[in-house]
Amino acid sequence: MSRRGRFITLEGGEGVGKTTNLALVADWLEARGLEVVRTREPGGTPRAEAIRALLLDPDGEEPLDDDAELLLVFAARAQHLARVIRPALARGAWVVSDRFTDATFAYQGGGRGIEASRIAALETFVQRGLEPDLTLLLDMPMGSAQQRLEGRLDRQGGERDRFERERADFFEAVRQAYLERAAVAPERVVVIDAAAGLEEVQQRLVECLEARVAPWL
Ligand code: T5A
Repeated sequence: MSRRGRFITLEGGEGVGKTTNLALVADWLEARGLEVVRTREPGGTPRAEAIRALLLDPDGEEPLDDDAELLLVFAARAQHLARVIRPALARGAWVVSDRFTDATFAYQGGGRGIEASRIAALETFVQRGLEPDLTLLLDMPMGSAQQRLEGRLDRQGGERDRFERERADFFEAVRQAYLERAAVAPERVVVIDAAAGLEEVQQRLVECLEARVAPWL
């Protein structure tokens, strides 16, 4: 019987490089002969992507209630877990996800101010004990991340989504909540300084994969 696969998440604020670096992590695993599922949250299945669209759609005449936002995040996660993450892990594949529940503690907890105990209750209900084996938290000061985001918007066009329109204090609270999550779970969460150039950040990620993941293979 094949062993259960492993679950790795990339986390961090807006524009810190999660999507760019997910490719590096997944390529590193594939180069070692593993089946890798690349996915993201909110989203990862057609229905969960539809919920993502609701979450990111800028507020018009009807602002999204904070509790409704929290429940939508977990509804998308339940679908993603049922359709993608659990089946992949069960067949021995590795799952690499651009964000997971640490983002909920950071954005809905730190950013919106929802009590951690309410988020933890939903986490228990939806995940039933399933947690990432490793989380790579890309951390950088908010101002620099905003500059990267601006650069990407200038190059690729597009509008700021509902979260990207938040104020600086929201993003600072998100960053602090992420760092607090990392501080209480150092065996799971590795903080990577993401402020350096891409080559240096990727060097740090590879060192981390060699130290933390290679022993599992
Ligand atoms: N959300 C999500 C919640 O509120 N609760 C939840 O539970 C979950 C799961 C999702 C939104 O949903 C919210 C949080 C989010 O607001 P998203 O698309 O996952 O949105 O999040 P974003 O952070 O908006 O994703 P981005 O694609 O904008 O940012 P990334 O992935 O962090 O950054 P990336 O890789 O696209 O890089 C941004 C730019 O910087 C460059 C890249 O080339 C790119 O142009 N770059 C670098 N430049 C210089 N040096 C480096 N080291 C660089 N690394 C990347």
